[in-house]
Amino acid sequence: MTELEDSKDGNRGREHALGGIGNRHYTGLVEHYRQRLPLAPEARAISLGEGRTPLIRLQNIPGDVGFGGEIYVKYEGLNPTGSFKDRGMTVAVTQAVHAGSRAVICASTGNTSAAAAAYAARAGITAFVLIPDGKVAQGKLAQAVAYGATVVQIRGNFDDAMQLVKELAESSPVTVVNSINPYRLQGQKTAAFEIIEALGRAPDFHCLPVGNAGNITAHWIGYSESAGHSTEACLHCGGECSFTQATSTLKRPRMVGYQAAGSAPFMRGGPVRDPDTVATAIRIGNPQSWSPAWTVQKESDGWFDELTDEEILATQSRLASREGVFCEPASAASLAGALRDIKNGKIADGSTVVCTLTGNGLKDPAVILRGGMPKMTQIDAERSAVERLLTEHLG
Ligand code: AN7
Repeated sequence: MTELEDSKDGNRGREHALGGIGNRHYTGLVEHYRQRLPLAPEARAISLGEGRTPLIRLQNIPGDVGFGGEIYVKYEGLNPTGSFKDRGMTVAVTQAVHAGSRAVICASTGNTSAAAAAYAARAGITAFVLIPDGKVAQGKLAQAVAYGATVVQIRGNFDDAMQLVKELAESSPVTVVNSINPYRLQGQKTAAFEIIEALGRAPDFHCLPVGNAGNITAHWIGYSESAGHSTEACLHCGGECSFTQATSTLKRPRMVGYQAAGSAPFMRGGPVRDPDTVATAIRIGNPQSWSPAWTVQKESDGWFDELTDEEILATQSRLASREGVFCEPASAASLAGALRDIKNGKIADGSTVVCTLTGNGLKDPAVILRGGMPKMTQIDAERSAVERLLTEHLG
C-alpha cells in the first residue's frame, strides 16, 4: 500500500466517525485540485499540506488611508516552507518523481531553494541549489541546510546562477524546478482558485511583488481558466487548455506587479545588470517570465510600478504593527504599491483588492533587527517594578 492509499484509508475511518466528507483531511493542493492540474492520475502526490492559506481582510489600514473598498492579503507565508513556492514545488516535484527523476536543481534568491529542498526530502531524492554569494536571508539558507540540500554558493548573482542552471539542465540528469518548469506555474495558479472560492468572485485588482514574474503569470492563468478564457501567458499546452471552465461568467482582475526600484527590469524595459534591494527575494535583473508577464499586463489591462526600499520596509512594519501580519520585505511591495495606487486613484475607491504576501517575515529577521537589538527596558524581577511599568505605559 502506498503512503497515500494508507492515509486515505485512515481518513475514511475518520469521515465515517465524524459523519461526512466535509471533515475529510486536507492533504495538499495536488490531491485537492488534481482535476485541474496536468498530472497523470497515478502520479503519487509529493505533498506537505501546502495551499489553503488564509485570505485576511485588513481591518485597520483601509480606514487609516481613507479607502472605502476592501483590501485582502493572501498570506502565502503560511505554506509549509513559508512561501508561495510550495504551491509550484509540490506539482513540479510530483511530476519529476513520476517521470523517474532522481534529482532536482534550482537557482534561487532563497525561497525556491527552501521549497525545492523540502519537497526533494519528502520524495527521497537529491536537491542541488545554487545561490548568490551573500544577500540570501538567513532563515531561507537555514531551511535549505536543514532539509539536506546540497547548497552551492556561486560567485555571482541570481541571474548568473539561473543561466548556469539552464545550461547544466541540457546535459545533466537533473530536473530544473525554477519557474521555467511549467509545472511550477500550474501549481501556483491554484492560489487564484482559492481566492475565487473565498470571495465568490475574483477581486477587481490583484497586486503582487515581481521578481522572475512567474507568480503573476501563474495567478493570471488561474483566473483565466476559472473565468473561461484561454491566455497566451500560459506556456504549458500551447493554447490547448483543457482546464478552462467554459461556462464561467466570472470577471478577471487587473493584475498589478510591483518591483523594487533597484531591481526593476519591467520599469526599465530590459534587463538590469546589477540589481540591488533590501528585498533580497526579488533581487533579480533578468526575469525568466519576461514575455508572459507583458502578456498578463496587456490581457488584464494591468500595470507595473516600482517601490523604494524605504517604502517597502515602512509597509512591512505597518502591516505587522497595524494588522498583526508579518511578511518578508519582498512581499510588502504588493501592499506598498496598492496603497500608493489607491492614493493616486489608479485603484478606484470602493474596489476589492487582493495583495499576495509571498513569504513569511520569519524568513528574514535580520532586516527587522538591522539597527541592532532594540533597546529594552530592564527592571528588577519584582512585582512592584512590573506594576510601576504597567502604570506608566497605560497612563
Ligand atoms: C518572497 O526564490 O525567485 O515574480 O529564487 O521569494 O514569481 O519570481 C523568489 C521570488 C516574490 C517573486 N516574493 O516571485 C527565488 C525567487 C518572494 C519571493 C518573489 C519571490 P516571481
